[in-house]
Amino acid sequence: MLKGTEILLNSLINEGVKTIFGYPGGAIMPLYDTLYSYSNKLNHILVRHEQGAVHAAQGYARSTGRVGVCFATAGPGATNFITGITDARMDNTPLICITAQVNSDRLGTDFFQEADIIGLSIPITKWSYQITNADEIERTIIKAFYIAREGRPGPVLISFTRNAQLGMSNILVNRRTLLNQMTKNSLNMRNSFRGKNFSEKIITACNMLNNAKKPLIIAGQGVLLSHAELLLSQMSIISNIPTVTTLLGLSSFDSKFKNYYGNVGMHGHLAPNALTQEADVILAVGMRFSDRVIGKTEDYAPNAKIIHIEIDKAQFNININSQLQLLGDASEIIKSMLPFMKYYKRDSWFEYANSIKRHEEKDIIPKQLNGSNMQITMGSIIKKLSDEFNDNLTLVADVGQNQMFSARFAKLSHPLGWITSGGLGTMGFALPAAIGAKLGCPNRTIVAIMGDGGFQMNMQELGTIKQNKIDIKIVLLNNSYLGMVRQWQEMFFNSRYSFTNLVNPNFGEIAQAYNINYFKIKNKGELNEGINKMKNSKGAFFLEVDVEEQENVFPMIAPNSSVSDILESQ
Ligand SMILES: Cc1ncc(C[n+]2csc(CCOP(=O)(O)OP(=O)(O)O)c2C)c(N)n1
Ligand SMILES: [Mg+2]
Repeated sequence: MLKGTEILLNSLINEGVKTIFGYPGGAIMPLYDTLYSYSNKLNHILVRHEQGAVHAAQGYARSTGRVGVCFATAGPGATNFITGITDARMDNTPLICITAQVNSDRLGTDFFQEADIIGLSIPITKWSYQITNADEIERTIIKAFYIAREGRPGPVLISFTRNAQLGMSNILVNRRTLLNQMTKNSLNMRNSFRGKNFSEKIITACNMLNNAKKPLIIAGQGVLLSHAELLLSQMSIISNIPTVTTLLGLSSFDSKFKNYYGNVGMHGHLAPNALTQEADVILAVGMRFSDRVIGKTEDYAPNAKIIHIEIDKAQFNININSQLQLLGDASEIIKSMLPFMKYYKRDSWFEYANSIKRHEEKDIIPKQLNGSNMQITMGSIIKKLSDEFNDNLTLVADVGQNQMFSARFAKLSHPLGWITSGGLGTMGFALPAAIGAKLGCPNRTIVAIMGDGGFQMNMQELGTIKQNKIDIKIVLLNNSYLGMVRQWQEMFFNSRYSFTNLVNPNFGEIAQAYNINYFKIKNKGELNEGINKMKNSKGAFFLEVDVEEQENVFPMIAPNSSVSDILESQ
């Protein structure tokens, strides 16, 4: 006979869990009490806010390819998980979020710290389940991990009632049988969607690309999730097709390759967006045609037949209709396509792409690097970081202008180079996500880029950094504004800066309070000194950079405008 809390922790260990991010409280005390005896098997990181626990678990999951795990108590602990879980759902991050719950015989009585977390989490998880009996624990955890990882990954919430934590059970579950059964069901579903002629579809897709004069590959996060980076680069090189990435697909393709042209989307590069509008065939791999990518739906890729490789059949034909849908894992499908792909020169198509790239490099990039005065631009910092830290850099970007400039100026060639909150755009993501990424990849240089607004959304996690001696580099791009919102006010609301100016605290004193080394770059002359200090620092470092207050991110596809109408400047 084992206690429920022991069964739960043993089940986590059986799934390969090593690190848990969490925060205790009343209803979860039995689990934390058992955790006390598991300190040699499980590394628990005490965060400072439950939202931080979820984002840290996300950073961990995204930097390791494993399932992130986080704990919170009932009621407010559980509801503080909501934003992070939603973020993980949007950005396909496998998580097991375990929240405590009151005794099952008290459910529905408005018991102290009772919140209906199942009801709250159903729309934002792949699966939500309440364990009310110790007999259910092992089976539920096996299933939870399977669901979190399977197909399009995502978060699972387990509500763990107090009586199930304290209950006893000797039920043994045959993990292999359970997993085989679930895998069989998923494969049956996939195969029935694919139909009998799937191998013919693969050949049709290859013929479409081989016969195309102006083909384009758009790589999304699915490439990273299925570890298809190498296969994708083979596809691009063997068939000689220009390749671009989405915001979350960034780092799935080595930016040094000549076939790479940058990012599509609202603040993407010029060439990828122009190529989209000119292409005759698009191979979209593990991406979901988000509104930030497609702009005005009717005008998107007007000349292109679209081949969509996607693991989640629900993503087909939502925003954009594709001509051919290939359901499955990106690696598996690309691998089956490669033998049929042929090399074509396509000189004029590449020359078109290169001419636009040259135009951006000559007429837009230098301005964004040099700025208009002694103040530093966001682009110049990101470029410097990417030059200095090279392949070993993982940029964890927050949300706003800092994020868009990061995506524009980071030159990445390692698949672990980039983590950001894309679908939900959650300010405050970067600091805790960087903590998780560092624990997942201790040998990489983890740089958390954020704005003055976003930092203040989860700055309490400096406490987690201090307590656990986490060696991340924090780069705060301080423009004293909620910059991205200010930009939209300037462009679309007659410069009426309604509540976007920030009167900020002394960030240096905050860093000092947490014993974190700090340096402030006030102008261009101090850039090298600041970056060197950070590079040579042992342990966490906080680099504040006074950037131009009112710089805007361009190019920009204005909301609901055609991708063809991309604005190059104001
Ligand atoms: C939690 C949350 N609240 C509000 C927003 C809306 N929003 C998007 S960008 C932005 C401004 C971000 O300001 P800052 O963090 O200083 O970054 P900057 O754009 O100045 O680089 C805001 C408020 C959001 N994305 N997330
Ligand atoms: Mg700002």
